[in-house]
Amino acid sequence: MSQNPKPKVKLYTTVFCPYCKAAKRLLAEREIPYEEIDLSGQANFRQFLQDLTGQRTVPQILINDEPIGGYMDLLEMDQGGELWELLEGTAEEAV
Ligand SMILES: N[C@@H](CCC(=O)N[C@@H](CS)C(=O)NCC(=O)O)C(=O)O
Repeated sequence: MSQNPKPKVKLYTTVFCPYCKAAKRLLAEREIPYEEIDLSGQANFRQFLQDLTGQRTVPQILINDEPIGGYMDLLEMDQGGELWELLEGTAEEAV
């Protein structure tokens, strides 16, 4: 019955990454909590991302462990309303 407090949105980032900053800004503006995993300085992080999401750029964004892509994908989902549908839908599924 208790709500799962774990953030649903996970962001893999690096420090010098304008798209990462843009993604974090969008999430903050929408007051969507997220967990950030900073891969700066990690050896082979692009291969890690490739294996996890199928893409090698940062940011890579996951919602309930499902990769949704990078910043432009997040923006598109935000503008199209799918982001909220996904967040609300997954919240109900998690019960
Ligand atoms: N379309 C991607 C672009 C992401 C992107 O170009 N990220 C840069 C860092 S800010 C990167 O990983 N570049 C390395 C590369 O393109 O191989 C998005 O919207 O997230």
